[in-house]
Amino acid sequence: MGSISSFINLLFSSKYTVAFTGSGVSAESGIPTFRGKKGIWKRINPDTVATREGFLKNPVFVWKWYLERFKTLEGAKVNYAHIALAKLEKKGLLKAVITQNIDGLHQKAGSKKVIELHGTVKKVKCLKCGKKFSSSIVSNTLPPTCPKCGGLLRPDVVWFGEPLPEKTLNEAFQEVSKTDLLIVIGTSGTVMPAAMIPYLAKQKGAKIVEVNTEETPITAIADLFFKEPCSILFRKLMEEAKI
Ligand code: BV8
Repeated sequence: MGSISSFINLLFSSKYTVAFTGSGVSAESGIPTFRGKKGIWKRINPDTVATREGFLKNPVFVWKWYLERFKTLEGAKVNYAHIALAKLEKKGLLKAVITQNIDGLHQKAGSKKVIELHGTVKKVKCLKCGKKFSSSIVSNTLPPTCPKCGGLLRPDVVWFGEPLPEKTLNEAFQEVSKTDLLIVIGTSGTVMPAAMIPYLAKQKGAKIVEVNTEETPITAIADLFFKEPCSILFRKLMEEAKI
C-alpha cells in the first residue's frame, strides 16, 4: 500500500503528470463498471452490443441498450475523484486525463484536457456519410437515421474489433511520451490498445501510481498502489496536500 505523503512528493516533484482512467473512476457516480461482480458484461455479451457486427444484426436492440446507458450516464453526478483531477489540472499539477470512459464526467467536473480513447456518449455518427451529430437528435424512432443522407446513425464510440481513432491514439501516446508520473485510476487494464498506456509510461521511466479497489496486472508495475475507492483516496490526498 502506498503512503499519501509519498504520493504528494511525487505529485509536487513531477514535471508532467497525466491521469489514465477507466470505468472505476465513475463507479462512485453510480455508473456500473464493465467487469467484476456486478459488471455490465456479466449481464450482456459485448459481442451483441459492443461490436459493429452486433449493431448491424440488430440496430434497434443495440440502440435501446445504449439509450438506457445514456440515461444513466446523463443523470450521473461527478464524484470527488473527477473533481480532484480537475482541481489538480487547474493548479498546474496535472496536464491531461486520458480516459477509456464515454460518460463525459471528467469534462463535467471541469477537466479541460481530456482524451476520450473510446469515444463519447455526447455524439452519434452516420454509418453512410460519417457526419457526426449531438446525441440529442436521437428520438424514440429507432434506429435513428442521418438528417443529411438518411443513413443509419450509431453511437460515436469505439466498439470491439474497431480501431481507435488514429488522431486520438496519437494524442494519448504523445502525452505518455511526456509524462514522468502516470496516475492510473479505476481500470482493470484488460482492453487493448488502451491498456498498453501504463506499460509504455513505465518503459520510458515514468513513475506509476495506481488507485483501484482491487489489484490488477498494472499493480505489478506500480510504484505506489492505493487499494481503495478513488474518491476517498483523492479526498485524503487533497486534504493532506492542502489543495
Ligand atoms: C482494437 C465501448 C484493432 C464504449 C469499449 C491486443 C491488441 C489490440 C487489440 C486486442 C488485443 N487483444 C484483444 C484485442 C481486442 C480488444 C480487446 O482488448 N479485448 C479485450 C477484452 C481482451 N480490443 C479492441 O477491440 C479495440 N480495438 O484493438 O482494434 C484493430 C486495428 C486495426 C483495424 C481493426 C481493428 C477496441 C477496444 C474498445 C472497446 N470499447 N467500450 C462503451 O460503450 O463504453 S471497451 C470497455 O472496456 C469500456 O470502454 C471500458 O472503459 C473499457 C476498459 O474497461 P475498464 O474501464 O478498465 O473497466 P473494467 O470494468 O474492466 O474495470 C473497472 C476497474 O475499476 C476494476 O479494476 C475495478 O476494480 C475498479 N474500480 C471499481 N470501483 C472503483 C474502482 N477503482 C477505484 N475506485 C472505485 N470506486
